[in-house]
Amino acid sequence: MLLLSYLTSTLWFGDAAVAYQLGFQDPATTTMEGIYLFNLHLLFVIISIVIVVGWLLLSVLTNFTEFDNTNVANFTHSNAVEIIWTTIPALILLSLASPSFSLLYSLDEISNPELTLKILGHQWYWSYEISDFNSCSESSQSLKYSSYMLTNEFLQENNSIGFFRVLETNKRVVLPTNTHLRLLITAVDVLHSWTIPSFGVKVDACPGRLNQANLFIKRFGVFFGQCSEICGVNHGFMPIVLLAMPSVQYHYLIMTNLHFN
Ligand SMILES: [Cu+2]
Repeated sequence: MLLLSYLTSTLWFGDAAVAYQLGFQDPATTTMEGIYLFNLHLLFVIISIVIVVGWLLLSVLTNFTEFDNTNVANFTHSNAVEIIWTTIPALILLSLASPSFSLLYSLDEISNPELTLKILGHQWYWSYEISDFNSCSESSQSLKYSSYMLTNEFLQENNSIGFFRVLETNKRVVLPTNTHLRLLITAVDVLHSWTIPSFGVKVDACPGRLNQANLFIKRFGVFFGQCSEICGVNHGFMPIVLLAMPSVQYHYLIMTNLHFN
């Protein structure tokens, strides 16, 4: 039974926040995998430093009491010790800086996107625009829609069991997996921030400025995020829900124009 629950639990990914969660949500992009591994690397270094410094402090407290040391040392300076205690921290910092910079630069890598999603932050909802579809260019219109949070009352009235409180929206963003995507993010009124933890994407939406991010989703699923820039009274009530589906199904969806209803 335990084995069965373990096996089934591994089939599910954590793509929404869980109560009292301490760790990350499950990565769905290479970016987030990089962030996840870098976090583990940092944790290892931090815990090692805490153990070494803690041991040093304890040994100073226990070994160097005035009762045990009747002969006071008369040196005030040691070149060797000073060289060691400046170079070792510098080397540790370098070992942190190197993967951090390579990760940072890899986040900005843009590789010829096939689809562009424009994201607009409003007080207090998100709206989306896609202009790349054939049906868009034929009708010279772009696909535009706004996505509002589903209220608690709505979820209760419609018996929406299994829906997440303050995380669900009336319309979801639909994107294909295994496709290079470009996100263009801006705001209409105040600062917002478009965030999906499983993607490792958190981009500020600034009025009068267009921010760009790349996205390559590795697995299908429903991903949840929230605005991450304090933007006013309803800041906590403008969630982001994104449905990632295999690109073949996505193509079918677009071809049949289901998306335009
Ligand atoms: Cu906000």
